[in-house]
Amino acid sequence: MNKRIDLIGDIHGHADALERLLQMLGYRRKSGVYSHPQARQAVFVGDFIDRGPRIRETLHIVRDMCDAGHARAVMGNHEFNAICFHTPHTEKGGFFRDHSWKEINQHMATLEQFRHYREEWEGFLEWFRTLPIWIDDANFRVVHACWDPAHIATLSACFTGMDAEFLSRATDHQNAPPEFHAIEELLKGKEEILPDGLSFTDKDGAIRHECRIRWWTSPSERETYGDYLMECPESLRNEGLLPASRNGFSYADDKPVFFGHYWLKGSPKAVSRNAICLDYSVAKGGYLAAYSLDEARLRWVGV
Ligand SMILES: [Mn+2]
Repeated sequence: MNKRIDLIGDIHGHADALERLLQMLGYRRKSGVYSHPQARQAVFVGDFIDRGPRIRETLHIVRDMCDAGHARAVMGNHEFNAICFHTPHTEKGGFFRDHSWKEINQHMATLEQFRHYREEWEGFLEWFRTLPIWIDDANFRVVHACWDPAHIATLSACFTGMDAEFLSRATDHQNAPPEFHAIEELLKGKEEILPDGLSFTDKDGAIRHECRIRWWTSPSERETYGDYLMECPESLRNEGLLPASRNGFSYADDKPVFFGHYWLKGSPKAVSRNAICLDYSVAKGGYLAAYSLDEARLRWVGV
């Protein structure tokens, strides 16, 4: 039972911050691979690629650590999207992820930085396919965006790998089979439709009618819409009480769950007693954060 674990947030190509954080945690580079003199193990919550300036270096550091047994990693939505973007859809033609402006733009930094390293990229794509979607350890859990036991049960029963058959079901938003909902919510989080036709503009400038929920808070803490919704429109924030019918899913287990994905701002802190988000927006001028499990301690570095 190894509790000497350092959980590390979304890197998004910021290899400089990653190296500084690893060094702060006591990891040292030996023969090109980071390891810890006291045999600590790093656990990465996914989203290694896209947006940042040193995506190739990030992938080499993380993968080399994993291959040598000094780290483990789960898949982020950006890795899942990359698999889909680059895998031809054998039934429909095209790819499992559209190649329209929005999808290309989100993946642009990776495409550019690997432009002259095609084979290397293919190797990383193969590695992405082997990443687990979650880790359920004796002392902790890890998932990229949201731990929902029902979705984990669904995938435990049917998932055999990121093959064409699975990708076809997991990306089928029209028929929305259980695999689609499971991947959507485990890797991208849970959302609710805003009341009264309200909308907000997301970080990529898109107008959205669905809002991510703070699934890590307990239902009793959710008094207003602002307590419950991540990007709550100002007009709704303090308006009356959150209706009971809207007070949905909450993570209630004692085993701590670590996740990323939410682009939190400010100094990293535990968002609840049993759920810790490690994404503090390193790709938007924020911090790369780590939580040392045995010390119950958060540390972080800026870009
Ligand atoms: Mn993410």
